[in-house]
Amino acid sequence: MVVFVKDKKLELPMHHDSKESGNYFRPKSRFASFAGVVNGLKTLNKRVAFLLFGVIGTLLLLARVLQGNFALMQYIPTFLEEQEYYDHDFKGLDLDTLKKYDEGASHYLISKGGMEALSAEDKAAYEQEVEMLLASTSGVYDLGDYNGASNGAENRDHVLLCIPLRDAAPLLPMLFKNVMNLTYPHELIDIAFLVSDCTDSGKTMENLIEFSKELQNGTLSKTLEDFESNENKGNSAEQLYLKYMDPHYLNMVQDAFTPPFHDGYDKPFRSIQIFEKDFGQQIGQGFSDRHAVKVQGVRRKLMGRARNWLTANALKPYHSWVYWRDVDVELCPGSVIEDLMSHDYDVIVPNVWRPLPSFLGGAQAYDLNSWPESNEAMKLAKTLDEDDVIVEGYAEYPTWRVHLGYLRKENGNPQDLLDLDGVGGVSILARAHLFRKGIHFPAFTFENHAETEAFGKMAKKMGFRVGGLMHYTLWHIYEPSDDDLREIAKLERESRRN
Ligand SMILES: Nc1nc2c(ncn2[C@@H]2O[C@H](COP(=O)(O)OP(=O)(O)O)[C@@H](O)[C@H]2O)c(=O)[nH]1
Ligand SMILES: *[C@@H]1O[C@H](CO)[C@@H](O)[C@H](O)[C@H]1NC(C)=O
Ligand SMILES: *[C@@H]1O[C@H](CO)[C@@H](O)[C@H](O)[C@H]1NC(C)=O
Ligand SMILES: [Mg+2]
Repeated sequence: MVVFVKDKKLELPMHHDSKESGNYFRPKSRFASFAGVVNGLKTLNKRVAFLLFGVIGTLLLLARVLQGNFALMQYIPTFLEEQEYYDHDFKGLDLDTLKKYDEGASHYLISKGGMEALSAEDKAAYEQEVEMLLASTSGVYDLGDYNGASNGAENRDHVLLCIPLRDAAPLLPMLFKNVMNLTYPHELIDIAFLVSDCTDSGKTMENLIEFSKELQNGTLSKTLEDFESNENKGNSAEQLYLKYMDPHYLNMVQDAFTPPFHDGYDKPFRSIQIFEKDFGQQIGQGFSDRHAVKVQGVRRKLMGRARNWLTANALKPYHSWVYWRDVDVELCPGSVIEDLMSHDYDVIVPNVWRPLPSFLGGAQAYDLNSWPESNEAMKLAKTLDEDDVIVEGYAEYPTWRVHLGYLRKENGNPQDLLDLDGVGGVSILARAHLFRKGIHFPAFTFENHAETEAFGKMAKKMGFRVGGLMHYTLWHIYEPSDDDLREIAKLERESRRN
């Protein structure tokens, strides 16, 4: 596979031979003709690459001589060699050998010497090839092989990255930058999006498809730059709240989105799949709409349903880990997947905070859904209907649970771990075999909880280790609530009067 390096960034050419394959990075299909296609591609690409090496070498020389300025010279071909990009499903296949069977197997029953009876040597080779041919359309997975190692990257563990989306178009550039920032080898990550119940006339879907293609082409960084410089024209009124945010936090954000990034930043992922399915979610996606206590039960159950559809469609036998990520994370260490894996837990979450305007204290725990169970909450549960959902962080439900969120110390050891029962959904790493065992995100009331909290409880109930990192922090975006906007407007009026 050929990629180009420009300004130290990888850029991949889109495949133009659409007749045959469409795209280099398309998930592999299991049909016999596939052998020929991929094989053809591989050799073609190598040839093209060597040719380009030659051409560019010559041009470089020429340029030296002429001191000219050739646009082409900025590109140096290089290869994406990681095997996982090509044939995880077809381990051990020699595609060259298989291709000849496109002419029919009986053809090869004749020995080299033209005899009908094969020599012992020819027969052994033939049998081996037929075996390989049959294996190309039937797969065997030993699911014992995909348990999820704590050193997943070295073990070449495949990760499924699941991202649910609703009316998320404005957040997609930030999301994609966070995704590219992941240092877990991109060729080991399959990304699966679920888009539901959008009310933005297809904007989320449209941008998602566009950015996904660009990401797989290695050209997304540049596209996002252009995209954002266009978007930023003239929405300064909306950004008014920035004046009231902690400058230290704003600097952190500035740094996080400024190069240099890690070496594999622009590398394509193993695959990206986008699923669309509406569930009839009625509750508005605005901050104040979706956080009213009354709507939590209904909203969370619908989210549970969405998550389950996503895992059920995207999880493949060779995935060892599943990482769930929300669209609205602003800051997250690039090594989050490796870091979470290293604790060797079956379900593990980081701490999730959000920045706030200075007049509200500068920052606060965002995710209150990660907690160990408390006696008070168990007593409370006994007084509730079987179908009632306890909503954490609301006065209506005094659970007296210790929240992972509130245990955070700014300079605490990022390795410190707390065993949990409920988990929040912003960023969950779980071993894939939990889903295979039927653990899911309840879309009904399970032990007076729903969705991710019930997921944590269910995992615990089936004997798995569930934990959270107290001082390892992801930052959720700040979305001004209706109250906050009123306060900001008031402060603005006052400052204008002075
Ligand atoms: N597919 C789907 N995704 C949703 C839905 N509601 C929210 N999301 C996505 O799920 C993630 C978490 O939702 P969000 O509203 O930010 O949750 P909150 O931060 O807990 O209030 C985000 O990535 C949303 O875009 C839904 O009904 N369907
Ligand atoms: C893919 O990348 C090449 C440069 O490597 C660029 O010329 C082309 O426009 C890109 N295609 C898409 C669809 O982004
Ligand atoms: C990208 O990863 C680096 C290294 O972990 C981190 O410092 C930075 O904040 C991350 N960027 C974003 C946007 O989260
Ligand atoms: Mg959110």
